[in-house]
Amino acid sequence: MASERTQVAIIGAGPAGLMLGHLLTQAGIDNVILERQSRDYVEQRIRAGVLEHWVAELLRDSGLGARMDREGLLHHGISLAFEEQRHRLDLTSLSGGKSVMVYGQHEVVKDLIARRLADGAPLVFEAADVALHEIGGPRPRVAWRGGALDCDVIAGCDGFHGISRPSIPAERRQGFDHVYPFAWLGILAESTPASHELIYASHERGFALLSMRSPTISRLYLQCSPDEDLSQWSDRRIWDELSTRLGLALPEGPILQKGVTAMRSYVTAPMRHGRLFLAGDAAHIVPPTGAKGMNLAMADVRVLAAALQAFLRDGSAALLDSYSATCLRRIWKAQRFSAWMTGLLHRYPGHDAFSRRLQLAELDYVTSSTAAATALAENYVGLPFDS
Ligand code: RFL
Ligand code: PHB
Repeated sequence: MASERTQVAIIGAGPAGLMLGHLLTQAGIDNVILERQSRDYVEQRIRAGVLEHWVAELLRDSGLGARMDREGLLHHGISLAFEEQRHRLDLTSLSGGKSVMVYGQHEVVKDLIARRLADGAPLVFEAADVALHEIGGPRPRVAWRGGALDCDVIAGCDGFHGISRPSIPAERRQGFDHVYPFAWLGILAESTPASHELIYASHERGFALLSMRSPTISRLYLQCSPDEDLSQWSDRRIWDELSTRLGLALPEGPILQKGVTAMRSYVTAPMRHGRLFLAGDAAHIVPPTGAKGMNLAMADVRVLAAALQAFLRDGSAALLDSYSATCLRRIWKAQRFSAWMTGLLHRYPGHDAFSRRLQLAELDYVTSSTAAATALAENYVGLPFDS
C-alpha cells in the first residue's frame, strides 16, 4: 500500500496525543494522530478531574481555555478528613498563589478534538491493528488496517495498554512496577457535591474521596478490594459507606456510572527507542490518589513538543536526546508523591494498630505543620518545571 508522509505520527488520542498534536500544529509541524477507538468513545471516557495550575495555564495560552474557564471549577484548597474531623489545606496561600482546576479529562479531550477538527489537522479514529516499523532507523513507518505513514518521528501516546511500549525490544527497556493491595470503586452521580472542595478521607473502614464535575454532578470514590464484585454494591450501600467514611451527610441522586479502578505505579525507562518517544500512560502510571496521571501526560508532551520543534525546525537533537531524562525526573517525583498520598490515606490489609497510629500522626503533622502542608501543596498544584 502507498504510504503518506508526515513529520510526526502520533499514536493515541488521549490527553497526551491530542495535546502533543495541538502544540505541534501550532508550531507548524505536520502530524497525524491515529486512534484505535471511536470519537464518541474517547469523548465519553470518564477519568481524571484535576488539572494542575500550569496545565490550566497551558490550555489557556494555547487557545483552549475558554470553556474550561466558563465551566471548570477553580479550587484553592482541599480537605483531609480523619478521626471525625476535617482539616482544610489552603493550597493557594501554601503554594504562593497557585490553584487547581476541576475540569473533567473528557472535557479537555472534547475541546482538543474540536480544535483539531477546526484546524483541519488529521485525526484518524477507529484505526485498527496499528503497527510500528523501523523505529530504530531515521525513517520510521506506521501501518494500520487501511493506511500507512512514513515519518521522521513516532510519538507513542497510546496509554498503558497500547502497542508503543511493547514495540521497544524488551532488553532495551526497564520496567519499575508496584501493585497496591486495594482498588477504588468510583461513581459519577447526579447530586450536588456535599462540599465545594475535594475531601480526601482516611477512615478505619478505608479511604474515600469526594470530588465533583460540576455544581450538580458528584464524583466519589471508595477504597475496595482489587477483585471487588460490583454486584454486591447496591446504590444504598455505596451512599451509606461514602457517608460513613467521609463523615458527612451526602445529597443523593441517580448514579450515572460505577466502576472499579486498579491501583498501580509503573515507570518504563528510557522513554525513547531510536525514533520512537513514549509519553503519558504509555510510559508510566500512578495511583490516582495524588491526581497526577493526566498532568504528567501533559508535562511529557510539553517537553516533547519543544524537543521536536528544535529537531524538525532547527536540526538540533539535543533536547530530544535529553527528553527521557528530563521527563523521568518529574515522573519519579510524581511517583513519590502519589505513593506517599496513597500510603497516607489508605487502609492496608494486615495494618496493625501501630501502623495506624503512625498514619494518624502523619496526618496530624501534615495538617498542623506549615512546612509539611507546604510540601503537600506544592506537589498537588504541580511542581515547577525547572526543579
Ligand atoms: P490515555 O488517556 O489512556 O489515552 C491513550 C489513547 O491511546 C489509544 N490507544 C490506541 N490507539 C491506536 N492504536 C493502539 N494500538 C492503541 N492503544 C491505545 C486509547 O484508545 C486512548 O485513546 O493516555 P494518556 O493520553 O497518556 O493520558 C493519561 C490519562 O488518561 C491518565 O493518566 C489519567 O486519567 C489518570 N487519572 C488522573 N490523572 C490526573 O491527572 N488527575 C486525576 O484526577 C486523575 N484521576 C485517573 C483518575 C485515572 C483513573 N482511571 C480510570 C484509570 C481517576 C481514575 C479513576
Ligand atoms: C476525580 O475527580 O476523578 C479525582 C480527583 C482527585 C483525585 C483522583 C480523582 O485524586
